[in-house]
Amino acid sequence: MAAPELTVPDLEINRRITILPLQEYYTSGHRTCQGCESALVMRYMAKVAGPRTLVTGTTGCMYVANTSYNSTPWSLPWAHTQLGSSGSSAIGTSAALKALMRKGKIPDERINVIAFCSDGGGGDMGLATLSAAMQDTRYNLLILLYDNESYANTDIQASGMTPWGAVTAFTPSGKRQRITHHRWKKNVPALLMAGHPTGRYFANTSSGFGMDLMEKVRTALDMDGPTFVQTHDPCPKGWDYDPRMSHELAVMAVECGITVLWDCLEGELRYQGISRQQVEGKLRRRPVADYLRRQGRFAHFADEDIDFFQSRIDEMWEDWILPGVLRVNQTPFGPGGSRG
Ligand SMILES: Cc1ncc(C[n+]2csc(CCOP(=O)(O)OP(=O)(O)O)c2C)c(N)n1
Ligand code: SF4
Ligand SMILES: [Mg+2]
Repeated sequence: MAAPELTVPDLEINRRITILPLQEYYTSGHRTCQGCESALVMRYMAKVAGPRTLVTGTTGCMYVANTSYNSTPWSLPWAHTQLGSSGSSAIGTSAALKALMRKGKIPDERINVIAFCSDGGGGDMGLATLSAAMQDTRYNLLILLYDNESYANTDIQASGMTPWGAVTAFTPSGKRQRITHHRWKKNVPALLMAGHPTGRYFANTSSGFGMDLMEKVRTALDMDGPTFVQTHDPCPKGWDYDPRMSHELAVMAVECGITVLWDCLEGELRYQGISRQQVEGKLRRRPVADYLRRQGRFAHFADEDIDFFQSRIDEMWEDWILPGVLRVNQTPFGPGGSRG
């Protein structure tokens, strides 16, 4: 029997997404926790990428919980890749496609290459490979980093992107020391953007803002060259809250200014939605206590810890040259955030 013909989603969604295709390419068959926002991110990502897409994913929840024996939610070609190798797998996959097309072994057509990773595999262990991928303009690729703020799959160890003070398996709160996680969260999209003027597109988004997320994935896939999108994803198991709060927490993180909706398209920095209103002074940021007090990982916080957290977020908004994005006075793009 002939294989059913694949339908290509309406590429009109390229510019602004107004009509979304009904087809899903990440469906049932996974075993992520109830309320897992990273699974939702995979669904959004696959939906706007469409069927002409190859996906690779590093070890982590979105590998392990998605590939139980004999079942998978992916209806796109998908391959697991080693924990720190997101960037290299994206380069290799894109290079292989290019070679096959050049040799005439497959039709010369647009095929999306997406490599996903999380904060542990991408933001810590695989940072060098992300850097390599952002430097190489020969290949079209998207790295999507789903930030659930811990090494979740191996039972919630602290990563370089775990928020200050959070309880994890590596950073418990004890009688002698209330706070044992002293590192401030690493800003990976800004780090990559600042150091890689060769990158065509960088974006930060959130699982709570599906349209923003899908638009950013689509924008990235429409570019030639390397692109990077990061998502902020509440994880009920690691953050210790009732799964029905997932969406609310994702939105609240943006309302409090803890994570910021921004992108940088060929050197032009832009803010979106709530974050844009906050940057323009039209909307006040919500107190971070509202967000912190809803999560078990911050339940040990004293008032002074909340005040410290708030002061660091205020600093990021009030003192940084690009609010919530970059703190340095000199960016590779010159004053005001645009390439001089
Ligand atoms: C080189 C290597 N070291 C350690 C592991 C064990 N390991 C598997 S998944 C994982 C956690 C990955 O964390 P992250 O990248 O944040 O993904 P998440 O589990 O949060 O989805 C670890 C440490 C591994 N698979 N490979
Ligand atoms: S531990 Fe967190 S990221 Fe992993 S499947 Fe559960 S909710 Fe999702
Ligand atoms: Mg993680």
